[in-house]
Amino acid sequence: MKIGAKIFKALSKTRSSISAPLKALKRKKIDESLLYQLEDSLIASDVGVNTTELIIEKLTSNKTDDPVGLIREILIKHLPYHTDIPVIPPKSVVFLVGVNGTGKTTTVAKLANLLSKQNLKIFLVGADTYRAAASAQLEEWARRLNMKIVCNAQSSDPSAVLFDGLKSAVKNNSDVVIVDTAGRLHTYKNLMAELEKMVRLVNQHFPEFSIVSLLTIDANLGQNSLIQAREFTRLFKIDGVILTKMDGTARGGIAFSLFEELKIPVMYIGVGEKLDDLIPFDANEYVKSIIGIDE
Ligand SMILES: Nc1nc2c(ncn2[C@@H]2O[C@H](COP(=O)(O)OP(=O)(O)O)[C@@H](O)[C@H]2O)c(=O)[nH]1
Ligand SMILES: [Mg+2]
Repeated sequence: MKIGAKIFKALSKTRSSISAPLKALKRKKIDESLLYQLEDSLIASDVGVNTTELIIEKLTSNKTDDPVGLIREILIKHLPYHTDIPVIPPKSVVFLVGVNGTGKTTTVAKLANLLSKQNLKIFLVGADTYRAAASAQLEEWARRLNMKIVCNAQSSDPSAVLFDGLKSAVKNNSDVVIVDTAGRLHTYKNLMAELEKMVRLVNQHFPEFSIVSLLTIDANLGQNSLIQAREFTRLFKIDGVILTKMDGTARGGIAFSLFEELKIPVMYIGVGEKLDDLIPFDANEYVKSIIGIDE
């Protein structure tokens, strides 16, 4: 399946929840009840309050014969990457961070698969030392991907595992090291301190690598996902978000809220549990999939 078709399919529920008012906009005069209906459905899809209000305001104050076109324009403007699709360059250490269950480990594997198709040599590090099953899960992915991995189920020190992993990755001439991390500690503060320690380790001992920190956010969690993102960005530098479980959610508009509120761009979206189910975020395809292409 083509990338555009995958996003379109994943966002079918989101699209269908806002398609009724959009269809009505094309057919009849814009009145107050129609604007209410549109506002409700945009908010329910997590498009975000500010973006939604702007759309309603523009539709109220502008005489336009193409209201859906106007909505598309506003939506596109409220997203990053109108033209540049994100890339992860060689000599990167990519940290996957996020709350347990949001899809970190699965996304490490999907990202490894995607980047290896761009001819990058990938090395995996399992630094989630807090859950016994975490290393086993990542080792299984590494086996299926036929990729090198360092993890240590016996160690309770993620930085020690990372150090070993980076030494092996350098020896192995790897381009990109992808690191799975823990999603929970006693407090967020402890978790962030530990992530910081790993970042320092890379900067001090492996300065030839640049750091990319990606936060996994479950697209189904609505406002809770914003709370999680806020907590992480408050204490740790996040370069981008990977929105997971976009397949089947009716709240697919969450990329707008994230960018609107926290200015962190969505870089990839997860559309399923298989290795091929991760796609680079493309603002045009995303908006097209939310408002439909049959104008
Ligand atoms: N449908 C769907 N499921 C996903 C996606 N990403 C992850 N999952 C599932 O979410 C669950 C938790 O994922 P996991 O990678 O273990 O999360 P972690 O605790 O953050 O490491 C697993 O059952 C995954 O298969 C996605 O994009 N779509
Ligand atoms: Mg995990």
